[in-house]
Amino acid sequence: MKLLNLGILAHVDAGKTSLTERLLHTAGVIDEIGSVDAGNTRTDSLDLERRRGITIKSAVVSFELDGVTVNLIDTPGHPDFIAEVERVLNVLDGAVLVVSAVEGVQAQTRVLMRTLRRLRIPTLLFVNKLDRGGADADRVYAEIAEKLTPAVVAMGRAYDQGTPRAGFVAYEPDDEAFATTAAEVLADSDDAFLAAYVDGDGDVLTAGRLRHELAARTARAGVHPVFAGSAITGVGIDALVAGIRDLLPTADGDPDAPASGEVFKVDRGPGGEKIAYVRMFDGSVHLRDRLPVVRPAGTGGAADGVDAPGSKVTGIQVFEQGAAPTRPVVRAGQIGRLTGLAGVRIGDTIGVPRPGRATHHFAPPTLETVVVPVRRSDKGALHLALTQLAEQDPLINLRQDDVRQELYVSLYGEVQKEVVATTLAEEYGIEVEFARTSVICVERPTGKGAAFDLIGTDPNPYFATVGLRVEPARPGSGVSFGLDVELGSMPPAFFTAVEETVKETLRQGLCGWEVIDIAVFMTHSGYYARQSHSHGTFDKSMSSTAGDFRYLTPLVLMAALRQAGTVVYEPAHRFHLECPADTLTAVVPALVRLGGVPDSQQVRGSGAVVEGEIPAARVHELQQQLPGLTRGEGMLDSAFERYQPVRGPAPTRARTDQNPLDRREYLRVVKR
Ligand SMILES: Nc1nc2c(ncn2[C@@H]2O[C@H](COP(=O)(O)OP(=O)(O)OP(=O)(O)O)[C@@H](O)[C@H]2O)c(=O)[nH]1
Ligand SMILES: [Mg+2]
Repeated sequence: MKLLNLGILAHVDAGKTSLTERLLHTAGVIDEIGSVDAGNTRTDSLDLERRRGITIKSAVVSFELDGVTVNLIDTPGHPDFIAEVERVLNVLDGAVLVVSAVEGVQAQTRVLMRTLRRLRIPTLLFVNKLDRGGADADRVYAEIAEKLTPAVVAMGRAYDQGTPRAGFVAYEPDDEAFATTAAEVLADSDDAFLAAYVDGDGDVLTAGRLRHELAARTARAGVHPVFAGSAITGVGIDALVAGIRDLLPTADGDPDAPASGEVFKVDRGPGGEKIAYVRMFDGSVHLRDRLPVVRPAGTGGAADGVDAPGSKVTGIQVFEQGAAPTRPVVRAGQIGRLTGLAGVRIGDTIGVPRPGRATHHFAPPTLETVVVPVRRSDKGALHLALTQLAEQDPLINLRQDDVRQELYVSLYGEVQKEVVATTLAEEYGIEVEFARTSVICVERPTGKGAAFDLIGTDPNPYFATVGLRVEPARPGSGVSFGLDVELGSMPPAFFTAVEETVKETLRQGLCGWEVIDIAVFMTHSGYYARQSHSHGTFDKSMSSTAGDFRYLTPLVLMAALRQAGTVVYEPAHRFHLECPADTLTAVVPALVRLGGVPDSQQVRGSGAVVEGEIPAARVHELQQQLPGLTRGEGMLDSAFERYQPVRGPAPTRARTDQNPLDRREYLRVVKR
């Protein structure tokens, strides 16, 4: 049985959940189509999703398509829930990116497409809502080619758009105009094809050859076929289904290899038991198997980068044919719901980790806030509840301020904040307030810096030599650690201690923000080998331990970082703002007052569109001012674009642990 794990992605409200429902109906899984507005779809199953009419968590449903099991993953489109999309991206064989025929390419559409292309995930586009007033597929095709990628091929033509009779006719493969356009797009990215095309090789334009070439290139994410239709009326769905079947590649795991899977969602069952959604890449997992759970390095938590003790699988359900029946085994390519993996978290791998797997595809949350229980007595319960929420969404990055004992979480925006508050109230009975919400900045090194501390040399109190050099690295590269010393110069455990401590320490740079895009090299190393007294026993007071390296590393690293210097960057959004043209004179100055930089302004009839960048910290304020500025007619849409240097004095963040320099004094007393 072939398998296709297919993600449905889009900007909020483009129609992902409605399309999912329509696909399930077309495949015969459901008799009646549920509606988002009535709150009865299969994938928006949470109470809160049904009440608000938006998707908050990704959800899996499956159907059969001519011998292929399609596991469809409906994702949320609101930028506050992008973490849900991030987890899913690693487990997809293909994707459908939905674009509204009315709104066209939106802020989140660009973010998603950029990422899908970077990850080379085979992606079809679907221009939805042809039946709605204002639909214009041709304008949207042009926008897609201009704003997303020119490597797109329109697969058909829309008619009677903007009316309930709107329809979509797929081009026949031998349609001459279609063949020519498709061949031109294909030739653009393939020299051999281009040569054949330019030489007038008649064979290039035959329906069979084009079809084959289109599928091959789509499978490599080099080209993206574009379909159109309506999730509500059902037009265009047959053509899209044929595209999913014929143009997207199925899963290609090795069933006989050692088990390897990834957890992309964690739920709790009715009895509070943890349920891990695992996509298997290779091999299989059987009931009662004991599996190593590996947490990717740098994602925090006790099992960071190391194997947690294997826990036993006590239940398996496998998605197939519209349901998730209990099965004794889950195999390569399939998605299973596994119980029994007690310590598991989203992003963990099961069995053998896949090499080169990236964990972060989008910008991290840009807001942090202190969560305070309304009833003081709920403090303990709140910590526990947030710990459970962090299992389902590690990016909320729960941490406690050592000094003030306050609980901090990281969030993407106001809607996520409301969802967290509602979840805490409804599921845990804890009323909370958010105090002091502020934007999360990052620091980047400005120059190079180096420092070292030698063993046995004052004032170094530790049995360790550590020398570190830091330098700026390519934007987006995060933190890298390399050795300028011989690997054999110390036991591996000491190098591991230094590397882990470097990564931990860089979570709080000179101004208290996480340091990114930095390369760290170890330039000096040294230790005291195990020494024994006459009895030959290990004496901690005379030998180096990993602890010596863990304590010394932050001191050396911070010294090197101070020499290098850092600049604080704040998150900036790209915005798209629509307003009545006559309100521009009020809107633009307000934007500028909030630190926004409009870079394009267009008046279309009585409406105007302004686009540009604005600090993430001010988006909420702009949103609040907008109705007053635009007689309630303004629409703002924004998504993270990049980090930009903070203008004016750099904001600092209070440390959530003790300053390493205090520790130095403390340990000097203890150790000597
Ligand atoms: N007329 C029309 N309305 C549609 C169509 N598809 C979706 N809608 C409506 O658009 C709204 C949003 O649809 P959803 O399916 O919830 O969109 P979504 O992309 O899943 O939204 P999020 O998951 O919250 O990002 C609902 O009111 C739908 O009824 C369509 O093809 N035609
Ligand atoms: Mg949805």
